[in-house]
Amino acid sequence: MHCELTVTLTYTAHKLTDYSSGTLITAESEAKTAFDEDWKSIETGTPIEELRVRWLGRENGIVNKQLPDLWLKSASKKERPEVGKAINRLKAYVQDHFASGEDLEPGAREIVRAFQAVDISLPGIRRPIGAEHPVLRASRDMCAVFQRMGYSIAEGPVVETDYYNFEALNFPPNHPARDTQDTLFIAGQNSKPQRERLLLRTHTSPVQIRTMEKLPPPIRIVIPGVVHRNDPPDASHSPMFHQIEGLAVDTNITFGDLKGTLDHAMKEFFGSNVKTSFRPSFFPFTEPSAELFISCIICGGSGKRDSDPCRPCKQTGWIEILGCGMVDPNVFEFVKDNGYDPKKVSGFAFGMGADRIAMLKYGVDDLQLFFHGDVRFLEQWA
Ligand code: 2U9
Repeated sequence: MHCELTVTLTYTAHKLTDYSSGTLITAESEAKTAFDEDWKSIETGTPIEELRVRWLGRENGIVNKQLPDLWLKSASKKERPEVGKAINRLKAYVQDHFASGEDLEPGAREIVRAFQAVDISLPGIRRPIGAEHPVLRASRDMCAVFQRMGYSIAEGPVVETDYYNFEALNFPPNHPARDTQDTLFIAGQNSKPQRERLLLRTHTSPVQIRTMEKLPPPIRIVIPGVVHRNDPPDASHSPMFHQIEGLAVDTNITFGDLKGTLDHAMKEFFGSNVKTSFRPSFFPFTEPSAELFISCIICGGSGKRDSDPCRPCKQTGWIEILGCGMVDPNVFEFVKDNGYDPKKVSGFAFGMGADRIAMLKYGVDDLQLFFHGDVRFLEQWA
């Protein structure tokens, strides 16, 4: 039968009658014996937390509060050191018992051990608060600019099929345009038809196709996400990097809408002084296509920093920031059945490197710094 004994803890600390060494020794040994009795009573059911509060509690514990108040406060300057030493000896004695579970039978020692595991009297472990990674912060800030213009965020898989990554984006099988995106393929896929073979997506564009399959027009979406290419790492390349792409499809979307939207986004993100310049380009999935340059945010477009040449813009005063264009009608053909008839709808799309915009905005000159995980670098954004 389980039987609980109630133990009365009797010792109370008293003022010392005098400060002779004899009185101090007696008082110390009385307190010690009292603690020994209290400690033994764990074996008969005294809760260990009750003992901790009684002896070590900060508010009114015997060794932490009562003895300093009763013994030390009225001691003379000369007597104090000896009294202090006696109290410290008692404190160490009590703490050692709590730390070791000494002098107790095995069952009670287990109780002490379990208590040590959750010693709520110890100060907590302060874990430093983490901070958002600068690349993700730049990505989120850029997406927020578009969200304020009514765009929604869309996401999709990192491991994609050849169909969504290439074919539906107007890269026909074996077309040389595929060579511009050196791809990392998943092994063991050769028994499948090419369009079903798996790879690491080289851009987030498959998400636009997947979204158009699900949602009929009109749509306005931005897609942040990680992409992979078989590029050796250097100060401006990484086999793993981050993109933000966008897509707007409706009736009568024009190149003017593209220009106005992206000009506004650049001013919002980099500052209202920034100017934009669109130059012709080529992408398989847009026609016409363009590259967007912004006036250099370092030198303000002058190409010079004081009398030195400006490096980020190579003295041109302009920095290439993204690619864009009107969605190629061939791409709409792949999602025609969901309302994207190229004769009825038009749209624009754009894509940019989130890592690159983070480098420009935060003045980081080596892309690799973002991926080394060195806390001394990353905590600058904390
Ligand atoms: C669909 C239709 C069109 C997305 C686009 C670019 C231009 C572009 C690169 C910039 C630097 C990728 O990060 S980067 O390497 N992207 O230049 N991306 S237009 O066009 C699309 C996407 C999906 C259905």
